[in-house]
Amino acid sequence: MDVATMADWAVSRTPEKLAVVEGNKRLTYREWGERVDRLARHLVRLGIGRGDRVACMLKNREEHATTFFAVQKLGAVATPFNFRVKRDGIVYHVNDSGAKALVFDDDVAEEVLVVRELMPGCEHYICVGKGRVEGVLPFEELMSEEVPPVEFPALSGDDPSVILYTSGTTGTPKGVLITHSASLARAYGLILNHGQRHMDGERAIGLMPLFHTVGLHTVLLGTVLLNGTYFPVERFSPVDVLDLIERERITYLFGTPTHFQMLLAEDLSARDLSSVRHALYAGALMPGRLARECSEKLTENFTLIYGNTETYNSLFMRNTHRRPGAAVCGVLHEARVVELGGTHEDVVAPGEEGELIVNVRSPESFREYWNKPEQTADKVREGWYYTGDSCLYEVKDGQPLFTITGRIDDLIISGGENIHPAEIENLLASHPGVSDVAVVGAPDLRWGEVVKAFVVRSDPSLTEKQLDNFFKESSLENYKRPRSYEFLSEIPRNPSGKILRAQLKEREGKRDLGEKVGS
Ligand code: 01A
Ligand code: AMP
Ligand code: MG
Repeated sequence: MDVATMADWAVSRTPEKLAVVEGNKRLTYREWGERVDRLARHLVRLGIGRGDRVACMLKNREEHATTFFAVQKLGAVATPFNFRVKRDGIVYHVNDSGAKALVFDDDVAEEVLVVRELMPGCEHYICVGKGRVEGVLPFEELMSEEVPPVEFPALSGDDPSVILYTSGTTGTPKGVLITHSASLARAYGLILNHGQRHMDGERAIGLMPLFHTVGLHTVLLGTVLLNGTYFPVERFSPVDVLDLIERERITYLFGTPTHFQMLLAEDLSARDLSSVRHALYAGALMPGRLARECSEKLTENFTLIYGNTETYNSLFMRNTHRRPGAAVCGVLHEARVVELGGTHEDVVAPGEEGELIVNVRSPESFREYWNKPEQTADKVREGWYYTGDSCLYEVKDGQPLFTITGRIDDLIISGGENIHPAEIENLLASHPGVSDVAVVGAPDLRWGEVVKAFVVRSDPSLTEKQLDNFFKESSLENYKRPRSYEFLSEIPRNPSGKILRAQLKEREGKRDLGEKVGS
């Protein structure tokens, strides 16, 4: 089975049911299936074929969903990437994936076109939206042209479906290659853990970005699989989301702790949110207080989902507010907690913490990092994927329980996005007024963590404002920007020169705004 056939069959099951709703655009499965088919034929006419990569720099919108399924249909590999990247990031993702085409939103058209010369392998540029630019194909004009029927290839589950980018310890994003069968297993595996039903009239709000696995595999593919309706949200505004929930009687809400934090900060007293029967979170630790509040104000049926781009839904817990943070192993998974630096056999005793590792024989698992065999070998050892997450292992009434407690590496997770300190440090260290720098994640109520920079100045007149402007003008994305700076006379380092990040984090922890998980 492949993703395109799954979608075709969904169309044939409920042709007149709504598939995608975005503002006034309300497409039935039949209408939407026709758009997918038409775009796929156009892409074939442009010379895109099986195995070619099609990059997408798109927000959550109907065109993104349509492009994804069209690319699946012709056997090409969808390569969506973060729409918040700047010019260097565009060039990196397009060249690293070797994309033959790039589909992008008109608000980034200028950025894309400036760096076009640096992406010689990318032959086609397709722009969604109003912008009309020389040498660029406007998405809707393309869709309004007639195109003859073509024969699409018969795909197997082993064909690559999508490459998703994730940045880990190096800061350089790695492409995670996921096959068609793994894409499908991700959709139904999570549904089995969480407990949705087929043909239950699901109306799912698409808050989670389509360039990440949860937004793509669970919220979009899972909704199509269940013949539900997908409501893509281009820009997250809590008030607009609450309006949409009420207006469209949304039944399914998947967000990061940041989304829930922002939604619950609104006045909900006059809101009717009774249509929401499933709420789920993933991407970052959630304070117990917030989990309890979600279950009180949104729905009792509030589920913790833990996973990663590489292996997907390893842990989950329904009614998570009853025992915040604790989770059981996902249905298509085997998970272990092992000693730091140990092998898959060095399992910790109940009551101890270690690193969570996951068996990659899961049908949800990735195949490899795209063109990065050493990095694959580094993260997958003897059939186990090393998550980099620290985890408490317990056994209660004979039931193994896993509680994620943080990272074992220096990765910062802000609003569910990964940020590596080295990337920020390298940039700030290149400022002529900076002689040394260290970056950590500081606790933050809204974002979970935000970037905090400790700086030793060589120029004593250097200000926070100047550093902030320096960052804004750099090639790094704004969400990675330090939200605060502190000037020190020295960065604490061990004798071999390694930054003592724990010491800096501890300073920040004393100012902790949130509560520890589980409390
Ligand atoms: O100063 P300004 O104006 O530049 O500030 C802007 C943005 O830079 C800033 N911002 C952020 C972040 C962030 N993550 N951290 C820190 N700052 N995002 C944005 O906020 C200002 C307003 O910018 P915006 O573009 O209007 O921001 P929003 O649209 O409000 O974005 C906030 C969101 C929370 C919606 C956004 O960050 C987001 O979509 N996060 C979701 C990330 C996500 O989907 N994570 C899950 C990834 S899949 C991997 C995983 O964890 C997993 C889990 C389970 C995998 C598998 C499984 Cl089974
Ligand atoms: P990514 O690296 O983008 O694939 O994101 C996966 C990482 O997000 C995991 O390794 C965790 O660090 C974090 N994460 C995902 N879900 C959760 C969760 N429910 N609780 C805590 N951390 C999570
Ligand atoms: Mg993440």
